[in-house]
Amino acid sequence: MDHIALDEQARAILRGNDRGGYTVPTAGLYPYQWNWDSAFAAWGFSTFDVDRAWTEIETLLSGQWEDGMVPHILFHQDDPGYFPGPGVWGTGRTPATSGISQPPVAATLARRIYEADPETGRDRLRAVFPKLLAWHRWWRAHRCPTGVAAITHPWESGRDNCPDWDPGMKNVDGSNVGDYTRRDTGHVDPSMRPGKEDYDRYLAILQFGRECGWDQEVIVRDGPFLMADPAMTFILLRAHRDLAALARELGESDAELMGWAADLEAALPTIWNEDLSCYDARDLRTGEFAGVLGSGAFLAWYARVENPEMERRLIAVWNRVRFGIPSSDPAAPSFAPRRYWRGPTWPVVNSLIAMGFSGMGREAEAERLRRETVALIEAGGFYEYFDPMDGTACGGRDFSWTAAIWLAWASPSAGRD
Ligand code: 9WN
Repeated sequence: MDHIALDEQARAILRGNDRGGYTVPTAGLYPYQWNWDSAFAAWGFSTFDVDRAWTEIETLLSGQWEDGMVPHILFHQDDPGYFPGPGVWGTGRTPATSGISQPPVAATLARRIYEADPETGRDRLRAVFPKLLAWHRWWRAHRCPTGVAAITHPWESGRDNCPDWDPGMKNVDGSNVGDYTRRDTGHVDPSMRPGKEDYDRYLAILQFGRECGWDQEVIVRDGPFLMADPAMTFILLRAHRDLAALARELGESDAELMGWAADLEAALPTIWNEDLSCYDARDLRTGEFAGVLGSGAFLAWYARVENPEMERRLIAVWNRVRFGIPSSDPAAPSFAPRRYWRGPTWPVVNSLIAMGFSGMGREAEAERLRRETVALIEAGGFYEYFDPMDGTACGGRDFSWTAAIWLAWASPSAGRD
């Protein structure tokens, strides 16, 4: 199929997954509004319907809590096809939401959407700016206990079962969570999903949050899981700077945001694993490093962090696969090329990594990553993720964020900068 036909198909996927003001990641498997998925969907919509793009962000922010958190799922309409649903989270909100957050790519993508069409975006930006700022303040207050960004649940990272979380997960007791029925394994091949032991532990962490009434202070202080995440740190660092740029555009002060960005950057040495020579996830309860190089570390350039060791590691890891950046190092024993975040390549993550390369003048790497992502989508379709070794399409089909990054970045017709 030529790229014009693929552009049309991508637009049809976004329109088809539109539930009226918000987009589901894919029909069936993910029937609600997810946080970072929606930011990407907005970026995709912005290539053909800017008004709809801003609406996506506004709807996402309609789920914001009083403390500033923007939850990782907004359950606009109950759907028995997903577990754990609103009743399991028990946050007691309207709209019903989960009790954790997800990577804050919204400010960065809102900046892209705004800069492509400032005239349409100015009033919309002015209205969402204070909400984005409140969310960023929440990250600073509730998710940066040691300086870098941390997650309280693997789902918060958006990279659910990557080996990065193994040290923290092994200390979570999942033996008392009671009976439950998963729905994900009814939609896609179970061998491509997280395992039962993972789900038991995901639920144990969730139940802790629910039992303390989602008190974020208690969760960070006493919860069963707390790990520093390089990806979240780089994403937040860039997001603070992008939101600062938007603040300047609106004539607001950028000082607070730039201060938070500087503090994050200053704390980066705490997630540098000397033995592995790379940024690495770290269990904040025990100090233990994950000891495995994940795709999150390759977001360093996205945050304008240059490091010769990371460069060396990037080339080695990338050359071990045929397509895209793998979510985890193929040389590690934990690598599994089709099991969700334990090895596959994700077009959506590739788009962020490439944005980092471009921003640092590394056009050759940005172009290689784009071409490899195009090859996957052309051959396999708009799937959730792909086997980085043989290019097999995996997970959910007609996926919103794959369609979105196609339109905004990968397609030969996309306006890149
Ligand atoms: C849990 C929607 C989401 C993505 C995540 C991805 C997956 C959910 C799940 O799907 O997570 O949040 O049930 O597996 O890991 O990144 O936002 O596409």
